[in-house]
Amino acid sequence: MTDYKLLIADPSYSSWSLRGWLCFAAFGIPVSVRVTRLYTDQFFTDVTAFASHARTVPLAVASDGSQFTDSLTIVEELAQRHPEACLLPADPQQRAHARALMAEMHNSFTNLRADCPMNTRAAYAKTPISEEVEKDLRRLVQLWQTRKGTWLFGEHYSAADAFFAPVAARIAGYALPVTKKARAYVEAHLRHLPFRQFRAWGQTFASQSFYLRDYAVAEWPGPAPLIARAADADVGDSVNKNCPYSGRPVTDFLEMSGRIYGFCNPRCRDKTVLDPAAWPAFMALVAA
Ligand SMILES: N[C@@H](CCC(=O)N[C@@H](CS)C(=O)NCC(=O)O)C(=O)O
Repeated sequence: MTDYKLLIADPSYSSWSLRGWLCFAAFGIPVSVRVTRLYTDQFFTDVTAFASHARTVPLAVASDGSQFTDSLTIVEELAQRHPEACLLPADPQQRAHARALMAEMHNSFTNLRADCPMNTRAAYAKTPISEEVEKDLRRLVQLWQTRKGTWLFGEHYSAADAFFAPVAARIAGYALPVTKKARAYVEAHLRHLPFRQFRAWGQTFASQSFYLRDYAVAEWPGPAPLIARAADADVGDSVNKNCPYSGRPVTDFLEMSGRIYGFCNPRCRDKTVLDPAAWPAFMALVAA
């Protein structure tokens, strides 16, 4: 079986990284993920060490030596190598439509992308928008208008949905005006477990003040997280002796509803504190 490695950057901010990551995580394709930082000297070193002909993230490398150095290539290669994962719709007309949507996302919406950079740590009550951003929003609404279910092609999440997850995060975070139907699509992204996992995990990395805006802040408009906190405890206090994610002995703890749960490292504990219900393996432990 092919193994994959994925290099991404700043998970709270790098929209292309979110797309690349979702192409694995939302389709159950195992991948080992590494994270680098944009706008640092380390970035170029990490990228070229990972894949010789790469320049940007996300980039994936397969154990057969193939390098997927662009998000569209990641989709196409994974769709071809893992047909059972259904990254693209099976119906030929829908598949062609999904490809067109991804291509348009890949090469358009530059004003929205520049004026409202993705930042899944912040939400604003109101954002001033230019006519060009309004035009981008109208086009997104038009593209999403034909959707027949929760997702663009019904109830099955496709790679085309993964491609729009970062703009959905922008519409939510910057409170951008869209139609009711488009808003429902944005909310489906905010509820989607892989998106919530990426958002919670992203917040365990360093923040970048560069992305903050001077607008009135609001609560993040996605589902409110269950209340949990990091706890100074030890294995004797913990409901579990082995980490729900790795199976290794627990060393770091959280408290939720008066019970202590353990994890094998601080980052896995912290991502769980940030949104406990986003993690099925943790919630299975809570329910047990
Ligand atoms: N065409 C690329 C675009 C990726 C891209 O622009 N990634 C940004 C991060 S969000 C990047 O690596 N920027 C660093 C740079 O341009 O030097 C793709 O779809 O994967």
